Amino acid sequence: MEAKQFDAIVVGAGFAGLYMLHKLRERGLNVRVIEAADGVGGTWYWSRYPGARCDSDSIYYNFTFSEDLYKKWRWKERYAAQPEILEYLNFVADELELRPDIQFETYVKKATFNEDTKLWEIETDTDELFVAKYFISGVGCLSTTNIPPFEGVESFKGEKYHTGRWPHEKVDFTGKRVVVIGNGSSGVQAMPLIAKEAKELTLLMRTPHYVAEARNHPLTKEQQDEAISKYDEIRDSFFTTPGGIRMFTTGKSATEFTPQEQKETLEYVWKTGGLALGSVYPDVSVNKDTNAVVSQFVRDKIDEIVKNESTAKALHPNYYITTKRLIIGTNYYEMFNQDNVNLVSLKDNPIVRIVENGVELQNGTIECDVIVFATGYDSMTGSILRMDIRGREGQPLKEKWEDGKGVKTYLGLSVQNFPNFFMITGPQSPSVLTNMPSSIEQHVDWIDRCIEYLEENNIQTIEAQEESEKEWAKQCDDIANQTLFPYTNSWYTGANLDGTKRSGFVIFVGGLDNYRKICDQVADDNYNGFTLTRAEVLN
Ligand code: NA7
Repeated sequence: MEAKQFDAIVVGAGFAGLYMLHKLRERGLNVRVIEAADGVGGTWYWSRYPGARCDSDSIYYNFTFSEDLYKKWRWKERYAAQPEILEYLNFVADELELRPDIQFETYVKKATFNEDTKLWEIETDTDELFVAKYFISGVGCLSTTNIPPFEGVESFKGEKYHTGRWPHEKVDFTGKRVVVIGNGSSGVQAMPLIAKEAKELTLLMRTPHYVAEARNHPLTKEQQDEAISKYDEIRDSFFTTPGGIRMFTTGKSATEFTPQEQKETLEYVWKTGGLALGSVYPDVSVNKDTNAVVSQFVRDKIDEIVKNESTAKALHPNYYITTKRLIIGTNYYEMFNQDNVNLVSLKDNPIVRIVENGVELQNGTIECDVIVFATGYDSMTGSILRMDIRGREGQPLKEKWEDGKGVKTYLGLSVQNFPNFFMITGPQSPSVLTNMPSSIEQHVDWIDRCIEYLEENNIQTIEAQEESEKEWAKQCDDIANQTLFPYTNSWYTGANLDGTKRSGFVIFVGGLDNYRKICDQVADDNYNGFTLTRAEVLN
């Protein structure tokens, strides 16, 4: 097999891969992006379920590295739906003429660091071999779907869908009995639309979640013009805010306000919609008293909206709000007032197995024609580990990160013994707690600057030091331990998948603004904490 030589191989053609390609190509590198799908888009290529929509305000959910590119695009709605985001990413690919350097319908099976040549050898399912100095993952945090290992899944005779791998053609639910498993963002967005068509919809719910109102609406021409005129402000928010997005805030703890003032503010936030319940009081994720105020406000709203008292009670979340991703939805709680919608709490009535005509629960079988798995993703590490990545001496990354030992990275960007391997929005970076394009731009810019340094100084390899990995993991844990996050099991702690042990915090929760400063300082200090080699070890 003849090897194809490149300077860099980037995996994935979503936001991350597209920008990485653009940057490195501008630097004069010969780059190839490898993408499993037959088009660009990443997550937004696959997640075509009804109601799929971004939960960042659309005017922030785009690249800002080019003012010209930013100003050429107008979003149609406050929260962009999947087809529009996919259209945007296709627009970017066309504007920047990226497609010639992307190889579609190709899946990276294995990547091995060759100790003799100091190059990565990348094998694909098309039986091709790519060789490159740099191997960069842009596979995203939420792309490998999780279907829990329910007994009997294969025996089901009806239709089955996972929200993250939805068919391209519309699924017709008219007259059908539908069971939905999972009520994270995907389930919450999809269900009200499915319930409009279906004869019957039953949600099998493991944990009730906090759902804020989206209040999505079309953007008027004036609002679009305003977004374009605010380019500098939006770009600035990528650099100076904890989430890479400007959010409504009082700037104070809820404890500094009277109950009446709290109520008025929270009512305002509920009416204006979006994720502001998570930003209105900056201490909501650290102060139990503030958290209790905001959590109780949502439980009261549920009681106000949902007519059946026991259903309302079953929908009450009982963990600290924001310690799992806050969900925004449209008509989610209202949907439970429809006669064709049922709620089953799996705590009282667990799933036994899936059978040919439905789902068998402890208290009986729910017959259905369709099962929708809205059961999320093997998040943060799943898509990276699905590629068989091997570093020095053939060590698999999976072995290094295996359950119980915990993820080990430096800055969420680099791994010891995996030289010249970089992760865009990898575990132990702020990633999913932020507006993703903000985090992606920050990581790509950092990696690009690092590669510039390596090339200019004739450096062969760079990789994390063991000590810096230990310190970084400790720093991620220490920051998380000052918050309410560790009180809740979630995919932030790698604890969502059945059988996965919880092993250290996989997200840097200290804010993108602070994280950026740390990363920049490391670069200013000539990559302190990394091992760099020419022929000899440099630091
Ligand atoms: P999430 O947020 O991971 O939600 C998955 C849902 O599936 C959640 O309600 C889970 O319950 C449920 N789930 C997972 N496994 C099971 C089993 N075994 N039995 C019953 N229910 C289960 O994924 P989404 O796709 O909704 O959203 C992902 C992100 O995409 C989101 O945060 C946005 O950033 C966009 P649990 O809560 O774990 O008890």
